[in-house]
Amino acid sequence: MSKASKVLRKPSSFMEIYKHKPGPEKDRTHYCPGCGHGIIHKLIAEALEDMEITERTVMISPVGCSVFLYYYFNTGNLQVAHGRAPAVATAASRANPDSVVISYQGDGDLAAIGGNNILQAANRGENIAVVFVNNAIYGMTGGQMAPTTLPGQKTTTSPYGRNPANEGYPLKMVEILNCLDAPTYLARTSLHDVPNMRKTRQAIRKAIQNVKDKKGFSLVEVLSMCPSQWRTDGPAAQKWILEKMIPTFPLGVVRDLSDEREPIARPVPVMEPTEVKRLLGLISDEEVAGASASRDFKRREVAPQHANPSIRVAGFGGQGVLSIGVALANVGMEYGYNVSWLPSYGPEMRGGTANCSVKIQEATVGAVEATEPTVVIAMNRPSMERFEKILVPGGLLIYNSTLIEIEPTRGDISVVAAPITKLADDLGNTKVQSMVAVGAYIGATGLFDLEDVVSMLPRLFPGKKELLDLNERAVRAGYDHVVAAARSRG
Ligand SMILES: Cc1ncc(C[n+]2csc(CCOP(=O)(O)OP(=O)(O)O)c2C)c(N)n1
Repeated sequence: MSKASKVLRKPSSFMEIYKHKPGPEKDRTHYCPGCGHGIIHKLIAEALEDMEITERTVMISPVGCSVFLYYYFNTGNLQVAHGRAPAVATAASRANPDSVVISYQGDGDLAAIGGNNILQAANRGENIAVVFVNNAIYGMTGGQMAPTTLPGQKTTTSPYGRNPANEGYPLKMVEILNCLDAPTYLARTSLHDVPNMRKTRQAIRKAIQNVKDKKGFSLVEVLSMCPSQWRTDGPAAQKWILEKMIPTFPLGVVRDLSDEREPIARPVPVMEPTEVKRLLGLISDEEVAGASASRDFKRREVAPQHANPSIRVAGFGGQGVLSIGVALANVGMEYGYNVSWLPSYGPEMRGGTANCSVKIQEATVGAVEATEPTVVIAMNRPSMERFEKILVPGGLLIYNSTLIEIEPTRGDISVVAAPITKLADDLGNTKVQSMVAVGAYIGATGLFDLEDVVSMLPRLFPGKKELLDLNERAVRAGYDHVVAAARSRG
């Protein structure tokens, strides 16, 4: 292709349209003009596309200006509390060692509130790539002093300039981490001109390649512009990096042990939930024996629209919404599917709203949130109003007709109405409405065998015999209702 006809396009690792971004401007990022974050995003996205690892990448969005990273990357995404990105990245990487986990952090996030987090993750040699965006200031919150603010630099909290006698010296994170034995790759680069952007590109690629090859902890510190909080413009910001930042933060690869390191092979511990409960003394040995009466869970033939479901369960806190998800995910796991369960709590536990996402699929689960569910189980009216909208066309809506007196509005989905709360009340205990919902789901989809699900109840909810019996009757009631209703419709 000649240079003139070269088509510039977004890498596929970026969302084509930033559909999760609120407001009308879904074709542009939220960053200020001249900000370095956009350039760094681009370098990461291009690397993911070229290495063909978008599908198994998990981006960790921090707190800071890049808090909305998940608007942009077409990868798995986790948004985390301030400074906790390395801890969450550790969990994501350990839980799925084949994932490529990238912790993206600002200097406030990584070097201040999360200073110990990064030290410990680096010291454990976690198999993660950290992209550390050092703009010498807290960008998002209005330009306060960061651990990397330069001596003499004016910020809103150092209006006379940072005074080392009072506020200490800038933290040089790459050099600090270089004291540790475990890290594989440590580099500092800059965005102050194009040749250095290219070096940044190489360094980011190296760090990501290391994670792909399971070579352990790799970190790239990128000196990056923040014209808004430095109260300047883009070109002046780049000049400031060159003249002021680089003398304090020298550029270069400080450590590269990529070729020497063997791929990490950590055992992935697998422990049955029942075993955990037994160790903690929450259930007796007899209950364990009852719980582990094992069956042979054989996968069932299901209609294509019910295979690999991405499920959103929602309702009031106290309706057992999270338990519905736990039950479905656990049963799915028993059939050998890859599953995930992600709870989302409302402001209060009881009386507030709660929802969870469940994925049950052949392929490894990347993103755990069911943002475009194929199934919605709505236990109350606000949940139906909120989640009916996001069902995929052709999706399945199961709703609790006892509490939801309105009809669904979509014409392009299938709908199963079941009086879930009433069926539970008829059994004498509203609480078992969650198990009625589980029964309704398997009745509507046929994904699981009813007897398989029933056999798992002691393991899922170990406890008193009466409660177990009640749960079993509840699952059967939900199932029978939905199956009978389908039959009577013909
Ligand atoms: C626990 C907690 N403490 C404080 C804050 C406020 N806060 C939000 S962003 C931020 C600093 C962000 O600076 P940095 O990590 O350098 O990222 P930038 O915004 O410059 O990209 C702070 C202190 C918060 N959100 N949560």
